[in-house]
Amino acid sequence: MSLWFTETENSNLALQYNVNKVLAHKQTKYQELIVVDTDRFGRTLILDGAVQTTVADEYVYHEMIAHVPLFTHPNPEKVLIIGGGDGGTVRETLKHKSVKEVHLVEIDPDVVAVAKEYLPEISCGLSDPRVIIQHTDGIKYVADHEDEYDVIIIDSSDPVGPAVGLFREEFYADVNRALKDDGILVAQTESPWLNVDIMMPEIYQGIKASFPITRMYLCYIPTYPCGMWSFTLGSKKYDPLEVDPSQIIDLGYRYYTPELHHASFALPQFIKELIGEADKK
Ligand code: AG3
Repeated sequence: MSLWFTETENSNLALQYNVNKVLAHKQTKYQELIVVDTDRFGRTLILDGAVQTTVADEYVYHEMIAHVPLFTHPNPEKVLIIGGGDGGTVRETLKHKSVKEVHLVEIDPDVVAVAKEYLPEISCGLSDPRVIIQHTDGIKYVADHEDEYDVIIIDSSDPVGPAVGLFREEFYADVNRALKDDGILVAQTESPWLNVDIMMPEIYQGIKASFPITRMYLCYIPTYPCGMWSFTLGSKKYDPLEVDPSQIIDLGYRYYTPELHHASFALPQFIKELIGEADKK
């Protein structure tokens, strides 16, 4: 018998994975949570029908969402991660010696519990003494903090269901206030190929409204729809393009490199047009 998981993007497109075994399947307070073991990508976390991370390719996303901002900031000590209950972003963040505290605000405790049980290679940093986990609403949490963090990473799911408020301009303004004077925000900002018409320009411009330096960068993740994935970095002071590549020390990467730190900011023309940066070099 063969069992397939299908991630349906819209009425025209779906992505299918051959499943060996269903390891967990439950309706949490916030979403439908599934962990399956797939043939090609190993154990896979799925929330509300969307693949969040797989053991085989998680390093691409987690390295890029963490190291680009953490090397842009000269001395990141206090880091806030919103979402990211699987722990992959925490694991990469902890590789930076300067980091003294990581606050993980994941609304759904079941995501953390399931990641600890079934995805140990991703969740391994969650029990580090530098990490404080809170299960509360990231929007409220950010609104209640001021001038506190060096780097804030928004490691959310797609802008539907519980994550929708994490893509709004008002939220980015609150993130700006929660950051110190020289703080940096990074958010995962979806595929430049899917649902782009309103969403991507809105998200990018929403970040730009609060941060003097706003730059989008890309990576390639086989298990996210269409492969090409974007992040947007908003910074009060430091420009990621001014990072000296020789300062990027080897913390053990499989995707990120000093060259890629800069190269990932080179955007194709259609994306520049999409986000309203077409006349920028
Ligand atoms: N967060 C981004 C997942 C987006 C995937 N979208 C989709 N499959 N349609 C990943 C969280 C990993 N820590």
